[in-house]
Amino acid sequence: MWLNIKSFEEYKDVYRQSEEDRKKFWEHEAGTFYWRESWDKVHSGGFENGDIKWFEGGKLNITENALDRHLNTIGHKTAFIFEPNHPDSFRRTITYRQLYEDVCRFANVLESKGVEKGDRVCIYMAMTPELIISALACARIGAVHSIVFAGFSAQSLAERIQDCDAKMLITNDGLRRGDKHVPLKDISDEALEECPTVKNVIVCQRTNRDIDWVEGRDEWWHMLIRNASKKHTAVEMDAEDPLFILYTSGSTGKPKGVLHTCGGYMVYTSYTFRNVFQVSEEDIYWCTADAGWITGHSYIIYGPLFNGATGIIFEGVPTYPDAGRFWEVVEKYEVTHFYTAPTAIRALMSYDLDFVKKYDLSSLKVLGSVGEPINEEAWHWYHDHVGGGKCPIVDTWWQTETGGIMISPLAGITPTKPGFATLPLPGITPVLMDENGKEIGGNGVSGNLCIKHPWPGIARTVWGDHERYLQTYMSSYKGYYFTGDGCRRDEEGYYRITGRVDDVLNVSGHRLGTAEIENAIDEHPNVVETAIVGYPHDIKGESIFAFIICEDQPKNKEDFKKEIHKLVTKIIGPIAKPEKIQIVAGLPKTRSGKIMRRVLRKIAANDLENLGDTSTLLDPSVVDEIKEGEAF
Ligand code: 7RM
Repeated sequence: MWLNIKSFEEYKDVYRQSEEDRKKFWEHEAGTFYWRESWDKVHSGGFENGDIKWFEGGKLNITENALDRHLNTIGHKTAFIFEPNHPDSFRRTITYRQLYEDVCRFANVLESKGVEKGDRVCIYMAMTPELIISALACARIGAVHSIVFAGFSAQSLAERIQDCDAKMLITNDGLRRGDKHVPLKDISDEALEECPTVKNVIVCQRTNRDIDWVEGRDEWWHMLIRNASKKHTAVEMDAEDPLFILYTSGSTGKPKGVLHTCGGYMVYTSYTFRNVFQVSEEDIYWCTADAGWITGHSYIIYGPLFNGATGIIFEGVPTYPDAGRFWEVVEKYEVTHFYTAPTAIRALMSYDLDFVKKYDLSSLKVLGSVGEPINEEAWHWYHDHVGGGKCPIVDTWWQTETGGIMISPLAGITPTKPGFATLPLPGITPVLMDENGKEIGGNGVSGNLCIKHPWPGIARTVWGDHERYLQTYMSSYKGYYFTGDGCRRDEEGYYRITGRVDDVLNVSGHRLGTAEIENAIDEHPNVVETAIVGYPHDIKGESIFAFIICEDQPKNKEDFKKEIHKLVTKIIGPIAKPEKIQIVAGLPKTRSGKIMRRVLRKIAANDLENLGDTSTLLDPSVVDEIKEGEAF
């Protein structure tokens, strides 16, 4: 009954059908779910007005599709295998029935604390089953979850809580990531000093370290669930009711709260998971992302659960206790599907090949890549040494805003090509645009990547700022969704994503805005102005370069760098620290006051020969000064 494409011929056929009748295509897909009431209208609205709706009037609860629906068929099947940070720590498996009961218990807890449909709940936790239970329990009672990656600082956490007026925070006492300890509760306490809307904090024990306790506000997870019922009637939602907010960086200002809604997101993540990965009943699927990013939302939590897959929840990092950790886990659980980021591959490539060879990886059938362009060297290493030359690589291109995978091979079906995300999924129409805002036809061309028609998984708004949503995605090319990515379509019609064309950086697969890093650095008392650009980095893909104008020359550059790192870590998180700093007297600005970043990008990449046209600069001489300067 479900659409599960099985051959390349079928893919081409289905793609054509989806183009001919989009509504029929998505309606068929939506029909495979359990809806309490069917929708009135398959789709309405468009990019012009940013009023996109899918399956409006349809009534459902997304957790009934992720959990309840499976109880009679695969209730005893493992939903998740939990692999802790340290290989010798307590690991466990959770069946679909157990997960269902845990989610019901916690849904009852949330309701007993006064959380209601439409309320926002912030989740700031370690990668443990409880994080996933928290998110699903929110979805079950109709609360909007906002998961914040547990690597963000107190200030970032506070900003996100304030932006969505969250009523509750769910966190851990602390977490261990590799050999590092992160005091999540202390960080939460600091953040909450600025967050009066948060009335309750639920703390799930993970590290057993001493923490402060606010009576009347803080409660232990294990105490609360003790007497909670394992039965809970899911709250009925409209297809277009909010499901979650996830903050993501843009080219300007603070991170945006991208909002996804219940019906469309469900249909889209389920459809893409099934067709891209081709996971079958007995398979063990492992996505190494953190649930704090969209990849974790769509392809650890939701997509796999809708399809009754068995997934791994991994708390650790690729290099702890050593660089063989991923492969040890693959061997231990006989993982069949492995989905990770190019930055992890590149990091592991730099270690001795024995770390890979030591383990039996013959269970692997499909490899996946996500988050950034995968360079050919990494692609081949992944293909040959991890996949033993026999596993297709699905290079999946998509974004927080797209909800799910957009351009990708279907595993074992679409012929792959290193560095190419290959072809769009049925239902998705990518187009390349030229400088004049016109579609570029034909093959062997490059341009800015847009999507021509709405799809069910597209974000519906930016929380509290619909204007910004329209401005960011719908205004560059009228009537299209603009992705912010540059792209090439080769002679065969295959798509290769070349990277961001806006002021968004991709550092180790983490998305960061230049503006937010600049604003953080500008907080330093000795800093007048900062310009951030990315430059190529062997492992991280891209690294951060800061050009800084100082009030007074710092006496000690290394100390200054440390201060900047500390500040950025405090305001955003360690992932946003600039790797290189150069102190400059001025920045290359146009007459309208815009920093000419393309010049700075070239200088940062040490590509000084061809800086392009600098005649429109207010003061072209600053460029020479910067070229002569030195970074540290
Ligand atoms: C899923 C995710 C989105 C940005 C996107 C691209 C880049 C993601 C690929 C890729 C080349 C890929 N969401 N990107 N996947 N570039 N090939 N397969 O990463 O919102 O955090 O980032 O990531 O630039 O616009 S995200």
